[in-house]
Amino acid sequence: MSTATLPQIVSYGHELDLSEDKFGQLRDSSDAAHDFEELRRRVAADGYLYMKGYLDRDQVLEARAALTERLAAAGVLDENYPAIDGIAKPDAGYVFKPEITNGCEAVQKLLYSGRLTDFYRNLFGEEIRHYDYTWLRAIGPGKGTNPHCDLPYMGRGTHQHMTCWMPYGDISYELGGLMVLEGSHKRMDLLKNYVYRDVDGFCENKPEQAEKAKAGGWSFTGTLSHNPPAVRNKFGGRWLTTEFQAGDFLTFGMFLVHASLDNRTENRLRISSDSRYQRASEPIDERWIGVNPPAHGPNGKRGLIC
Ligand SMILES: O=C(O)CCC(=O)C(=O)O
Ligand SMILES: [Fe+2]
Repeated sequence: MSTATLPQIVSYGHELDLSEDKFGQLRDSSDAAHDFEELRRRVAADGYLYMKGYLDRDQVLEARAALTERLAAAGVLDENYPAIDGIAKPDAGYVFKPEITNGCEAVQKLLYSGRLTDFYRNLFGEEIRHYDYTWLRAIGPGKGTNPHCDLPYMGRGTHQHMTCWMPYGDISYELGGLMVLEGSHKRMDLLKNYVYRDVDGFCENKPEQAEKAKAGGWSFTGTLSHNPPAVRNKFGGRWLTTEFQAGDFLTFGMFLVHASLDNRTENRLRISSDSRYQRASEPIDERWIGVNPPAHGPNGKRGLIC
């Protein structure tokens, strides 16, 4: 697609420069859907796979219906519209609702069985495990997510696991999907002092940090930057995104810098989840396992002398 036909694209309040060397489309890997050797080559080269239309659209929309019902029950939606439209109550803002995926059969089935887990089993080339925790995001009008890598949030086990970003519905540029920074996973020179820090680590011998941790707070938020264009200027490469459709997913490794576009609609929620998959034989990060995972709460903190 020529960037000349694109609307304004905004991330974390910053308009992106859409020139060809700074912005582009995600590479669609659905052409290699049955060639896992090729998909592995692409993960290594690109740091991500965008699998357009790989999942059953109706199944994804069924999961959307289950989620919007739960969002309605949680009082997040404007009751003047059908729940399935995902219209936010005025000033709903960003709603992070991992708990609504618990016991939500349509979502559990979509994310943790069938076509998607078969995909990861083939990609990793052996039996897999997934985190029990599902990051469910219903993002209201306003800012998206700032640039980061995932490792600081989930790096206590293997570092070879992958995120699956899943749109529950079609996501235009205006509604704001995920974007990844091309080639950033290869810039260890720029990442090495950032990416191995643990957001739940704290210095036990620094009272201020210890207090914060006890309350479940962070001394390091895991954010790489609040300025997507500036990150691009530093790392090089292009910000890559697309207009997602229900049935697509995007998967990437722990070292790829990513962020999301702002939701510039008047009142619609962008509904997506991120879930994680890894080889069953590798160590797993205990913060994300179990019926009630510790997550980033007080029990997830790890004190160090530093
Ligand atoms: O959906 C978003 O805004 C952020 C998602 C994300 O950071 C992830 O999938 O790892
Ligand atoms: Fe992320």
